[in-house]
Amino acid sequence: MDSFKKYLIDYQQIINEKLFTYVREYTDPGRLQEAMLYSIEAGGKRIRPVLLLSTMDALGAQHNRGYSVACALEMVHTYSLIHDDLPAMDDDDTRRGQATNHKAFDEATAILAGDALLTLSFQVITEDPSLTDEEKVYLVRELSKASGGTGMVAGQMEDMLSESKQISIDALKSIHVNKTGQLLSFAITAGAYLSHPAEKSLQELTKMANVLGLIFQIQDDILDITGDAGAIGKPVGSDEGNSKSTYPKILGLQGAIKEKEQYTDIALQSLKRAGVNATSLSRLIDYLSSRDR
Ligand code: GRG
Repeated sequence: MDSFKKYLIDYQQIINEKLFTYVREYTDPGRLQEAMLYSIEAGGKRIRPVLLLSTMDALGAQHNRGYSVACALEMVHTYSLIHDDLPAMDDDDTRRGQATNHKAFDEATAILAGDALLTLSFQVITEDPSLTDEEKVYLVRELSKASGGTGMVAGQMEDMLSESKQISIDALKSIHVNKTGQLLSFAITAGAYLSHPAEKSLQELTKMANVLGLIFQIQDDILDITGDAGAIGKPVGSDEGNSKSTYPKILGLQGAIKEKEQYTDIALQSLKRAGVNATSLSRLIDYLSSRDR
């Protein structure tokens, strides 16, 4: 097996084991816990936690001090997917290869499972004995900012308000930076914060972090057009019927590919300038840019 693939699988396994334990141990048994585990155990690429742990590796830190915050990040991401799939939002029937949470349970349970995952994310950081109080406050504050009304939730609102409207490329960029970019960016900045990098490395890693969401989202838009072998529940070959603006709709498919490649170059150049052990992070950036699901 390719060494990067093995690296990814090993890290996904570490994250999964810890995530499942957190949900089982910190939540009362019953329907709510079942609904949380249903979405958490459904898989997912675990890109955000792996990015966080890889940033710590790149900076030579012991990555076990990143486990709680890596799991917290995945909890916030999973909550956002559960809520995004609800009839009031995207109204999707499948997610991560199975029925969406509200289809498998019911809408009220899905809302509560999302709420409980969001709040559990803050609890697991604050209960981690390997973190100092100062680190806990910093991480909870930054995760809140990246997730809430200045981050992912703000991006989701902007996205909903832009539906069926013609928007500029700058407006689309702002949606993606908030909706998808801020959590990906948090993965890098949280991993760096716990690793105490040199100022120059931090600056370059931050620049890299700021374009990851755009790379990720443009590739998502491209996959909606070109089809992806791994997706379940996505119409292959077109994004017809979807009233949301996308990069290919505004720039054309070739224009979107070019834009994604430019951001990928920016990320890889910044990583190079950061002067860190960049092997795994650069493979992760390539993976984000060329993933097929
Ligand atoms: C409802 C509060 C709230 C926020 C929703 C991120 C988001 C905001 C909605 C997700 C909608 C969506 C499908 C966006 C496209 C980009 C994206 C985040 C895809 C899913 O992330 P992956 O590919 O998923 O990392 P897995 O399942 O691998 O974890």
